[in-house]
Amino acid sequence: MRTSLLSLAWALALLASSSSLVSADVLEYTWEVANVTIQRLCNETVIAAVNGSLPGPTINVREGDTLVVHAINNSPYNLTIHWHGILQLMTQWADGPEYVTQCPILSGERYTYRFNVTEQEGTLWWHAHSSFFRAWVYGALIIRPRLGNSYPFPAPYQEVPIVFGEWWNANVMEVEEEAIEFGGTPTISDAFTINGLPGALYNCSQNQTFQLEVQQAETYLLRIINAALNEHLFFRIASHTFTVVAVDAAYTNPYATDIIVIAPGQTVDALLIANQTVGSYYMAASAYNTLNASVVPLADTTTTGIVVYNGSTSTTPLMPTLPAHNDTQTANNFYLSITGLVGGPHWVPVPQDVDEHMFITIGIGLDFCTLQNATCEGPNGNRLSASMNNESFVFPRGRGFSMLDAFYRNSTSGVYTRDFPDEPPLVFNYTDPSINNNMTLAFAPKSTKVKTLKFNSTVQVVFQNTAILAAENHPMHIHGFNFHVLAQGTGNYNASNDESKFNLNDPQIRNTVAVPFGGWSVIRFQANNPGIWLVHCHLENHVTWGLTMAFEVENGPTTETTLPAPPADLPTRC
Ligand SMILES: *[C@@H]1O[C@H](CO)[C@@H](O)[C@H](O)[C@H]1NC(C)=O
Ligand SMILES: *[C@@H]1O[C@H](CO)[C@@H](O)[C@H](O)[C@H]1NC(C)=O
Ligand SMILES: *[C@@H]1O[C@H](CO)[C@@H](O)[C@H](O)[C@H]1NC(C)=O
Ligand SMILES: *[C@@H]1O[C@H](CO)[C@@H](O)[C@H](O)[C@H]1NC(C)=O
Ligand SMILES: *[C@@H]1O[C@H](CO)[C@@H](O)[C@H](O)[C@H]1NC(C)=O
Ligand SMILES: *[C@@H]1O[C@H](CO)[C@@H](O)[C@H](O)[C@H]1NC(C)=O
Ligand SMILES: *[C@@H]1O[C@H](CO)[C@@H](O)[C@H](O)[C@H]1NC(C)=O
Ligand SMILES: *[C@@H]1O[C@H](CO)[C@@H](O)[C@H](O)[C@H]1NC(C)=O
Ligand SMILES: *[C@@H]1O[C@H](CO)[C@@H](O)[C@H](O)[C@H]1NC(C)=O
Ligand SMILES: *[C@@H]1O[C@H](CO)[C@@H](O)[C@H](O)[C@H]1NC(C)=O
Ligand SMILES: *[C@@H]1O[C@H](CO)[C@@H](O)[C@H](O)[C@H]1NC(C)=O
Ligand SMILES: *[C@@H]1O[C@H](CO)[C@@H](O)[C@H](O)[C@H]1NC(C)=O
Ligand SMILES: [Cu+2]
Repeated sequence: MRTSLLSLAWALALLASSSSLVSADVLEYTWEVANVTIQRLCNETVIAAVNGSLPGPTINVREGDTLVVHAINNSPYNLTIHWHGILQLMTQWADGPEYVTQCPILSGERYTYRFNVTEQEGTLWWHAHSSFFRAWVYGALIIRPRLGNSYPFPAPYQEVPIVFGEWWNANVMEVEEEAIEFGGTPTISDAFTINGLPGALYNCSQNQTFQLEVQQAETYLLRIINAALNEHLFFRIASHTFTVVAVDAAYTNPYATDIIVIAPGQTVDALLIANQTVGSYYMAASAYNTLNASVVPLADTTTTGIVVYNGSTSTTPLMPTLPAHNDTQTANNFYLSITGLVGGPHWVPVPQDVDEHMFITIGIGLDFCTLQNATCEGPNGNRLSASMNNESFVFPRGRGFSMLDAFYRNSTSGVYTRDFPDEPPLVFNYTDPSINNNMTLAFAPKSTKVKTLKFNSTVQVVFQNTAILAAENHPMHIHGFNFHVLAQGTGNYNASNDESKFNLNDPQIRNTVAVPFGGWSVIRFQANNPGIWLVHCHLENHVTWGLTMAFEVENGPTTETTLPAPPADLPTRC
């Protein structure tokens, strides 16, 4: 469908404005991050947020636009902002992870993020990339087609961001500090939220419910984002079904489903047709979490919003049934059912010749307790930790330079080393549940290691979950690149069996892959952007524990493929 109401609306808006038929705009915003007191559940809590709002501002751009965000840090915390899923082609200094592509913006300081949004459309988001700060500093980043282009599906009547968050009746920065101090799991959240609101199923929260008013027979494009810190989510709307049309700002073949499964870091664009009886219907989300709830406390709560049909007099919305918290089959089924839209806008074919093969184990582990006169809260009195290929990542704080700055100056000594292994140091039965308490496997050294890639090389990575301490579904996010998800499976990856399962034709394109509980995922991408690109689990507590590594992509042969000089206002205290 080439013409649409929406593109007609844009065309009219363009005629009405004085701008010429140039398809790119420069959008400029000033964001102040500062303390604000907000009412959630039964409490008033002081948080630090962008321009006083939770979630922060929704950014609306068209593909091709330039975004300029002046970030002013008037909060008491170190701040950086990451533009999750933005490719940052030759704007590496705007990516945001602290100590990786920049030093933190200190309290009282500012930094301007400046980049073009090109070669991608759909729903992305932005969030703080410093400790647990993203529980407060996050929002939607919506990329629509350029003027004159349309969606590869019928234009919706209306578009609605659905941003899931996680709320603590506490200072979330202190929640993290306490977990680090005692080496255990962070206190679980008090609520999940939809667009900042927990919904009616919590104490004192009846008037804190997101409401979506719909017109019967119309189609709505839900732009769903999981910005929760530590939990995957199941999402349903009573009596309604969805058609998924994009994930992670990459178009998919239409996929009809009555449930959305979404890991932290991921997005799903889904069409919702209001084709039920006029009435009101709950939308609801709860955790997908395979950990044993009798050992690790579970955030066992449900956030709700209400879909209200125009003309409805109903005061008792219908409630959908959500799966059990450990329903891995439902999660795997959703992820396996999505395929990329070959030939659609910004479709990228799978690169065929692989230059670099990596096999990376990911999982939880232990570190030695450093508390004086006390034992830590982790298993056997140890500190919880996490690693990739048995290396537990430490952000290079206090080393003078960010990793990208060290790369730019060719002066990496004391900041990072180039010996991240291509394979785990030890071959073992990665997913055998009986290794859960094997102390030989549990302890990984702390380090700041990168894997160096030639410019424009094609990289294939097998992410293999381990069952050390406990198997989990880890959502692995790569900065700076989209990748194809070639396959996923349960148990240990075995090339001779599993390569035949690769989808090299129409795989989904993502920036965050949910590596199955007790299983593996294979991804492939082309390293076409020089710089330092973080790879990490998007469960924020796992980042704290070290489930991170980075790629160092070498410069290419031309000025256009060489890391540019840093902007003059780049924060310099690392
Ligand atoms: C902001 O809130 C934090 C935490 O409640 C507090 O420590 C700090 O003093 C506050 N800062 C300002 C400027 O109010
Ligand atoms: C961003 O877009 C502007 C306007 O199209 C262009 O002049 C500029 O070179 C682009 N910047 C980068 C880094 O591609
Ligand atoms: C309000 O939040 C504080 C922590 O900030 C907590 O100690 C207290 O129990 C909360 N009160 C209620 C009613 O939830
Ligand atoms: C919700 O109700 C509480 C009292 O139950 C009140 O203090 C609060 O201001 C209300 N919030 C809104 C957003 O109306
Ligand atoms: C509503 O639309 C969905 C497609 O989104 C379709 O599967 C379903 O049959 C429709 N229901 C009715 C009552 O028309
Ligand atoms: C899911 O959890 C329930 C307890 O809540 C347990 O009885 C069941 O065995 C678990 N299922 C799986 C597949 O782990
Ligand atoms: C640990 O115990 C020793 C001896 O009882 C005491 O001197 C020291 O102050 C304690 N340290 C801490 C951090 O409590
Ligand atoms: C980077 O520095 C090393 C020595 O530290 C030197 O061998 C190498 O040639 C330098 N590379 C570049 C691109 O300047
Ligand atoms: C732990 O795993 C290693 C590697 O597979 C194995 O050699 C060792 O026997 C295991 N230890 C225990 C106690 O099971
Ligand atoms: C690995 O462990 C699983 C689960 O215990 C078992 O079924 C499988 O046979 C083991 N694989 C090997 C190669 O030992
Ligand atoms: C990267 O490689 C692809 C082929 O795999 C090629 O089409 C493209 O031009 C290369 N890009 C650069 C900047 O060299
Ligand atoms: C904030 O950043 C500065 C500079 O990198 C660092 O010294 C300080 O420890 C950081 N503060 C926190 C709470 O991480
Ligand atoms: Cu993880």
